[in-house]
Amino acid sequence: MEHHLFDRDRVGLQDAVLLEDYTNENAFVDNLSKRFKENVIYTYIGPVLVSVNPYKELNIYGPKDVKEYNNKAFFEVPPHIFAITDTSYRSLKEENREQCILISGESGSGKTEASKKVLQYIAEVTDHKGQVERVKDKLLFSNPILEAFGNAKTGKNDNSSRFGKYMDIQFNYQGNPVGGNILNYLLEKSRVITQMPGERNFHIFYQLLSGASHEELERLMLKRNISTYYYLSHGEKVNIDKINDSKNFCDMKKALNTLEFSEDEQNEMFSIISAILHLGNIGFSENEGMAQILKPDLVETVSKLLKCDVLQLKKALTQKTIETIRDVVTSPLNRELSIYARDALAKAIYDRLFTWLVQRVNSSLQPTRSNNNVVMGILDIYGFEILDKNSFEQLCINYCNEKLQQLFIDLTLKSEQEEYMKEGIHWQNIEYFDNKLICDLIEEKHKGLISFMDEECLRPGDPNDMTLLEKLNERLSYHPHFISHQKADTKLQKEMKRDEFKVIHYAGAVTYNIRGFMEKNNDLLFRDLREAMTISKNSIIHSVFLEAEQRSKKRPETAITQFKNSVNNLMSILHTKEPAYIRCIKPNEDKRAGIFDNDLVKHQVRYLGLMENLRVRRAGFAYRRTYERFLQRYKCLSEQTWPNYPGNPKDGVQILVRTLGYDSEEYQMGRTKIFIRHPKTLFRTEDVFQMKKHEIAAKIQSAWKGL
Ligand code: AD9
Ligand code: MG
Repeated sequence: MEHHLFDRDRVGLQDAVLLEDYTNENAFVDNLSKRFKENVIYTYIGPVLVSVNPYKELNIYGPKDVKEYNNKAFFEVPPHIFAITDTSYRSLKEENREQCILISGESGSGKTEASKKVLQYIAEVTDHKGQVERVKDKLLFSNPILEAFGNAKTGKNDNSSRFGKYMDIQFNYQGNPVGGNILNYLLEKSRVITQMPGERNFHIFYQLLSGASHEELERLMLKRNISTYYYLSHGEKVNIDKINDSKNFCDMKKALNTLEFSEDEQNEMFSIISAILHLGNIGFSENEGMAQILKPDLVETVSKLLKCDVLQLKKALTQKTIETIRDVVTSPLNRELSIYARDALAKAIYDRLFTWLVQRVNSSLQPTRSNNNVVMGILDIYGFEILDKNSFEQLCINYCNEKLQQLFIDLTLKSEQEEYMKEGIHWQNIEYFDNKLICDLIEEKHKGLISFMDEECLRPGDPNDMTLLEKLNERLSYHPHFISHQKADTKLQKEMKRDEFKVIHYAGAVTYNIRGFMEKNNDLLFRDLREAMTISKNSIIHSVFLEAEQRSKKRPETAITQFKNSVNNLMSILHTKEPAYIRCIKPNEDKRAGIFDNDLVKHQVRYLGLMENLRVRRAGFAYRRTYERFLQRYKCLSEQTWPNYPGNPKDGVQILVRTLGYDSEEYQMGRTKIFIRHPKTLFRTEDVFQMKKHEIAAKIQSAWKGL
């Protein structure tokens, strides 16, 4: 028997588009809540999948489930991530259209798990033969590697991704995976040197200490005890975690082997990790304003591990060379600057190691033949962020989300328009909020936030955070989405401090604190340290520092400009693809199953722009179905179509619609589908249908009795 929107998982509405009042946030959240309480975590907004993190294993991802969704029409099975993936995969395979699956949501909402489910589904429904299987293994095993180096325990998530990730899966003409490619964004490198209470450094440090063999630790000159290392403990006692680092290390090593990392490469990687731990333990004292290294033997250890010159490293940690027009001047660093230099080096090394790792994974994922491949991209990227204190990083993240919203609007409206055209429906103008205004505020050349930040970084004199803020306030005050401290005393500014500015994003107003903007944007690593690394004999270190050096000689780019370029590059990649959306929501702050915190969910619904999604979707027609499907279900509602309509389905539906007395404003007949504007029309039809069904059943029963 055929499934239908109303038949399956009767909890709440499968599709929020059918909500009577689509502007009512409470009704939307109630619907999610009702479903969540019955362990139904997936709901649609038209083609968009909303997923609420269950925080427990649900038995809905097994082989049986894969089979249930394989090759099924999207709306005829209950909402599921497999349905989204299947639809996307089929469009790729059958119509040769490039796909992208865009996953967003805040930390701990289930993005990374969702991306793994997508990959799992693809892996299961494609061929299980030799080369294809090998490629799939590599794709799957790239996860434990990147997670070891790019994920960490935070207050919100024990396995939080501290980088944005876009992964392409490449398919051949038969629809089998033949390769992949990963792009990474904005690793949170500050975590290498410091973490909030209760949080951890990147997994790899703990994995190495607890999982490496005795001999390996000896080679790396490491002790197993976490408290030994300042970057992991900050001089405090470290709580033992539930995380099984030793097993994860083992899995990660296996993954490295699967991706064909050589023994040498692995040794070099772990030498670098070890060097960072030792580096963190180097302390400084100060004598007459000059820093002195407290444990010089540690510098020796570091230089052994990094295969660089020990004297040069010592100098670079305590001196600074500046090239002026006339000559080269070396001056000593004080203690504070030496610590700064040490930490900057640790961050730079780790950040570049991570980039190298992604490139190395990519080289292993390259397909042997690259022509005629079709791509499905999966984007797992931090959602819109509003913290108690918002800084440079939040501005980057929120800027990226503005761009994604822009893409969403473009692509959704485009696909609506395309469908109307294809179906020959009269085009309706859809009203929506276009956030281009906000994107421009941030990125417009010579006029946007980013340009002013860069200008200030490059300005001679003494540019600092406060002069930057002054400039922003002066130049951007006219903009309706920029609120400066000085701007008239309306409700929004009241609680603002002198070192803050506010941007009204599409998902809400965010107050940013300017402190640290300049330093983070400059992302300075003293030249002496760069030079010491460039001549390292550790081939990873050598290559990543040399590469950066060559790039920066051409044109030094600030951190925000690099980010802007990579975001815009991502947008142009995504623009050419057919999108599918997964919006992840976390139900409570405590990582607990079964708890649905209404207010918390409401916030996310707002920041994910879900009500806006719904509005755009409902601006046209709430419901559309092919004539065959519609007729199949409702044919009993007219004597002319029951039990079978001999003519073509479109005429059958026309008869039905007339019998049901649809208002002419209420529907349109396309080439292959009927479009219904309001859900209530459909509900009324459904009610009549349910009554009729019972009537018929009763009739049949009494007929049986009469026999
Ligand atoms: V972060 O922005 O990287 O900090 P994510 O990626 O959104 O975050 P993640 O996918 O890591 O969150 O999910 C967090 C945890 O929620 C997981 O470790 C699981 O314990 C749990 N989770 C998420 N999705 C599911 C699911 N579909 N079924 C069961 C889940 N548990
Ligand atoms: Mg994640």
